[in-house]
Amino acid sequence: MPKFTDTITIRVKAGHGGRGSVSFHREKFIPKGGPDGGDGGRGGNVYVQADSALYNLSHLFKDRTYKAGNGGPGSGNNKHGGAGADLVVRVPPGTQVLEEETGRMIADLTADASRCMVVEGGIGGRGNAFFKSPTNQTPRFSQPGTPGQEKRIVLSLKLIADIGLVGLPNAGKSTILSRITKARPKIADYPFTTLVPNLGVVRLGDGSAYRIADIPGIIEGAHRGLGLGLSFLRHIERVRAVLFVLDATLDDLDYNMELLRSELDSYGGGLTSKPYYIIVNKTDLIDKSALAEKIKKLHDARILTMSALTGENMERLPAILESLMETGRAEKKPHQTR
Ligand SMILES: Nc1nc2c(ncn2[C@@H]2O[C@H](COP(=O)(O)OP(=O)(O)OP(=O)(O)O)[C@@H](O)[C@H]2O)c(=O)[nH]1
Ligand SMILES: [Mg+2]
Repeated sequence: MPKFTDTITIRVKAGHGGRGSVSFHREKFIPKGGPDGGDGGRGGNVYVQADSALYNLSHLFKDRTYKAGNGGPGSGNNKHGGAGADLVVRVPPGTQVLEEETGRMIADLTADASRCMVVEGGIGGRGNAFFKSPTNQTPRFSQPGTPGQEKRIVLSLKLIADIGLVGLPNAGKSTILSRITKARPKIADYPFTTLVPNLGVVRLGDGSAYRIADIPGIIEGAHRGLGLGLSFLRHIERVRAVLFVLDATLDDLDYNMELLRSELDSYGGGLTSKPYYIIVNKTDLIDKSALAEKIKKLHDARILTMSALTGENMERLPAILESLMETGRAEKKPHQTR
């Protein structure tokens, strides 16, 4: 089973409706009772529901078919068949549900516990009691239930996070995430330590909480598939703000910044027009004057120099996150139309 799955196709099948019953009332001393065959029950529906306890779609990897229960048959004495059990496929918030055949989006389940019905159960057949009429007092037939719908659906996850960490491999993104949240991503001194996105929650003093996504490092040419490519950028498409992370020990911070921006641009999705801040990390490894020179070349006022290792300047991060969130919120307000 893969550790992190963000796209998967599954088959969903609703239950069929139960058959209606053909039955006649029988009782001692009542030799010719009327028809009393009950209706079949409805088939179960299949739903897809967001569950914040989940973080990706890998739990759906083993079973690719999800089937709801069939409706029970009707029976004598006008007893209706039981309804088939509904089935709920759980997915992390941020999962889009698409119909495979048409590509149509059925739902975008962003909120926890939001759900959509993907296939509807069949209708139960009528029992013979239903067909009794002045011209036919003893109908000897009933209806079968209708079949449940069936289709293939594509589940496509785009994580829900407020802030995305973007940087070259080894810049210290995962280290930063581990310092400010309870997330414990793998950290190591080689590139591409992070192979799948990590999520952490930052709790600020005022009681608010933000979700931060740490994604694999980006290298020059990522848009052409180099390194781990750009496909995981889908997980920061929905963030309100981007935190760029640069390694202070590298030459040409300005070039690296440009590189990151141009890769984000080739991905599209408006990632470079989101509010941002630049963290120049690992300042413990470089002397102050060299650092000042490098920073000057960035020509940007939105820079925090810090060390995730020693914690230097890290106390300024919460306020930066908060202001980023505020700008993100303001910019997200719908524009008024004239
Ligand atoms: N000296 C120093 N080392 C740091 C600092 N921050 C991170 N490191 C080290 O840099 C290396 C890379 O850190 P990671 O957090 O794994 O970097 P990353 O950006 O997540 O890397 P990828 O997942 O490969 O993209 C690790 O050995 C960290 O211990 C820092 O401020 N100072
Ligand atoms: Mg990492």
